[in-house]
Amino acid sequence: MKSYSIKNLEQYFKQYKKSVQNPEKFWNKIAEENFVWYQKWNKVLAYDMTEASIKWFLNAKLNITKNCIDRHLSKRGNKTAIIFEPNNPNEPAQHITYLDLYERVCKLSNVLKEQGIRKGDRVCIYLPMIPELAISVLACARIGAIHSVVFAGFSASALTTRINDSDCKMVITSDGGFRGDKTIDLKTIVNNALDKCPCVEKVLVVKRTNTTVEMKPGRDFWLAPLMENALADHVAEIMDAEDPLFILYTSGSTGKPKGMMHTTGGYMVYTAYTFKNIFQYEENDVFWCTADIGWITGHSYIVYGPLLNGATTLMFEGIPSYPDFGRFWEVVEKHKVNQFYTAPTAIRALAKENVSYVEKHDLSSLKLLGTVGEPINEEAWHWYNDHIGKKNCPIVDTWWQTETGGILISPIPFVTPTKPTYATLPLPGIQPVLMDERRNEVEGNLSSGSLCIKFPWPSIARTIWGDHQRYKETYFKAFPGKYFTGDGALRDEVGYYRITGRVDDVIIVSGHNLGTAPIEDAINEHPAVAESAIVGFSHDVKGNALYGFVILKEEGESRVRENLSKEINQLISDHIGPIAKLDKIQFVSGLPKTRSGKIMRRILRKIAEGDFSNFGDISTLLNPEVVEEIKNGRIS
Ligand code: 7RM
Repeated sequence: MKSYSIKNLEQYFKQYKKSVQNPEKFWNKIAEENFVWYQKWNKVLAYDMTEASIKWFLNAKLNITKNCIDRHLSKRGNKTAIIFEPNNPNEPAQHITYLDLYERVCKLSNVLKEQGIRKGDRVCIYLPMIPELAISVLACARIGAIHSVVFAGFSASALTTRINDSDCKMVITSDGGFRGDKTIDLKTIVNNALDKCPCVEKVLVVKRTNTTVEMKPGRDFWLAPLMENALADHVAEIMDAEDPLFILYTSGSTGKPKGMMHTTGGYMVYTAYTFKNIFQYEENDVFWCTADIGWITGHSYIVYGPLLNGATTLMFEGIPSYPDFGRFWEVVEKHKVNQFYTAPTAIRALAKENVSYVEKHDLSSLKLLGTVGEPINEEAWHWYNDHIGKKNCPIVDTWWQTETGGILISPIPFVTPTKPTYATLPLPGIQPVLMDERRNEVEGNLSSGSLCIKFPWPSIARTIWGDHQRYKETYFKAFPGKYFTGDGALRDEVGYYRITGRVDDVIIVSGHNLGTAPIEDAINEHPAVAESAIVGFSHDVKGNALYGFVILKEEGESRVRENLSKEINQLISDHIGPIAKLDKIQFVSGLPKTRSGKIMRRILRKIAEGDFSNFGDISTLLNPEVVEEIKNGRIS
């Protein structure tokens, strides 16, 4: 990013102002100076927010992999592009250089073409976090096929739904995957899924676990021999800036998953720009984002953002608790990680364990820390800051969504003073507004409302695959002319944003609007509490009353629960006020969470209401078994 790295607060405000006064000029310059295009655009932006029609860099031609790989070869051919850290710490790590990456992506591009994949075809990628996952994503992009990565923790039926929704012609998978001390039999899951997927013609299989698998003749092929025979050169397909780059499914609060479709040019410009500024990446840094590439965070900040900047990006196959709870910190030390980006749920899980797991390791390479995925509570923020950052690394609390393609609200480290639990300020080009129930914009600081974005940015999703009407209704209808995020936020006295959670997490108790996050923060301050979730349930007098689900730390178990309940309500009273006290408190061993760490509150709401009829789509749940336990322990 030539002239666009932000180095001080004054520069930030200057860039921000420019980006709002003349967005087209702002993005035109960034796009022009930092990428290779076969052909420039003849218009920067065309949009109609009521029709949910947004186009960036019209008629420009490019290939995103030329920008991720080819253009770095002369200067960075021998630089490591991807560090692969396996699940088993005794298996050697791999360092894949930009030149290696080029050759492997070209080979796979040629294989895909030989197997009949053409520009515009959809390819489903169902792989563990191994190098072939990143290589498959890039090979699809190189030949103009639209990748649809499905997280390899999804079940066969979830996979079937996603393959059929976007009519995928091919699946790329592996025999199995390693996860801690378990081996997951991915090929069997794919075989089961494909019983109901007539659209799939070919399956390419990576060998990872050496488990015996069933291969269907004529449909299934081992990848390695095909790669061996393929040419290590490939002329990248010429793509239009608005050609689809990928589809990524995100669970809706109701109904089937939404296939968010992202396009090529705008996504490239925005992910590259945000990666550079939010992680202040310098040439020899090692960047580690712990997400899975099956989520948007992995797409944008393991693969595309880092590679577009010629960075070294770390891919970790394992889990934070294997072989013990020090694994993350061991990997940081081993590879001298400079930027570390993870989710609050992981931080909370690790903070529960003995701090000696952290102290055993040298974390002095770390320059900054990031979080993403949900609001981070104060306690977790301080633990991260004190024990991982040693009070010496800014924490970037980055707010964004699958739909936004890249980070929209975040501090710029070393530039924006941070404030615990605040995502702080919008990135240049992002125009957030808070809306009240009457659909009016809430002006001024010290305010709260539904978070909308009132102007397009380059990486906004263009549609829901196959259902533009649903896209319009979900995001552009509630507040006409604006993109509605579904999140609530408040603005403090200096204009910093704090994301308080999904708007449906706001509960109105006796006419008071109560956000769940601050109540949960108060509860979590209790030394015996590990985690909590609050939902509302109907109440004759109050309209809604509060039901709390609380996970105790081990040492808390022996305490008298009645006393604990009192103490928890006292904390809430102290922090928020007696109005926010809980009517019911249920101690549970876990909370229903999606695989990316989000609490599925709609299930808790139903349980609190005593309505066990239909929990909807729970295919994204990591721990479905806990639902039964919570149901049985419900307080009536
Ligand atoms: C990147 C990602 C999106 C939803 C979003 C929020 C929540 C994400 C933060 C956050 C508070 C954050 N994409 N969310 N980041 N809430 N602070 N820094 O997570 O599509 O899977 O989820 O996640 O509710 O709308 S996502």
